[in-house]
Amino acid sequence: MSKEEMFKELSDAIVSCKQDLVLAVIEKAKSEGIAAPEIIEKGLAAGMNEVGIMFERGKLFLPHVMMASGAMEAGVKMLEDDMPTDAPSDKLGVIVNGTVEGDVHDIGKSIVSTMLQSSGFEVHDIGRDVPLQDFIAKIKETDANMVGMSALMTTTMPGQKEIIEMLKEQGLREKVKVMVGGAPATQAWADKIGADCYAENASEAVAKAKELLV
Ligand code: B12
Repeated sequence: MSKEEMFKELSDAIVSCKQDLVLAVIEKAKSEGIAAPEIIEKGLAAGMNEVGIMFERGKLFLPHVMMASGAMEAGVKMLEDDMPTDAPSDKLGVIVNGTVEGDVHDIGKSIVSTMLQSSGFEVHDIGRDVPLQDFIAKIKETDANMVGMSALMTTTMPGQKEIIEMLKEQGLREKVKVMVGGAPATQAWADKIGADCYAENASEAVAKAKELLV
């Protein structure tokens, strides 16, 4: 089976919520030497994106999305220990990452955290539906030099802007780089709210964090 066929099988298994099949295909992909980040992005996330499109078109409903999310999470968990450990001995920077208040979507945010961590950043993942002031508190506590904010809904995106305002009020904006992400975010949105960068996916997040912090 080619790499592409394997990614397609994995993506289809997510769409049909077949968790056992997801885990079996991951095992197969690992034994073929395919790297964990590639399995996540081209197999699992591709399937979840497909689920998103079908949900938007009314072709499937929320319980289906929840089951597919469960299969996706189990797959990511299985790959956590296989993330590359090419991290340098000195940490590249300290990043607080979370999903903003009112928003429970955390699959993509968690992938971003895992990839940043395995690339050598010290990551404090503060979870989902995080009160905005908790971002600021964690930044202070960890002396972070970057904050990552995920928002998957147009209704919760303004939280990203508010956190930037809070950073300014606390005199922290100069010290803390701001990275935004999540399906509705764009470069134009990042520019509009004064973030330092936007990343479309986890590998881009790693590249942009390195650009800004290293
Ligand atoms: C899975 C899912 C759920 C799951 C979430 C499970 C979980 N633990 O996360 C469940 C079923 C719980 C759920 C619930 C709801 N959902 Co929902 N959900 C989705 C769905 C289908 C997929 C999201 C996903 O996981 N994608 C896969 C991951 C890998 O991709 P990703 O999240 O985009 O992340 C990547 C990038 O965006 C980026 N990234 C992500 N975060 C960050 C952070 C940083 C710092 C950076 C740099 C990059 C980055 O990198 C990631 C990896 O490549 C989307 C559809 C979509 N098109 O996104 C709807 C969607 C986001 N949901 C939606 C809605 C409306 C809801 C509900 C309100 C449904 C309801 N009617 O009850 C609730 C929300 C409740 C709440 N208060 O939050 C809407 C939002 C619409 C809007 N207003 O904008 C969407 C767009 C679907 C739709 N068209 O209706 N949902």
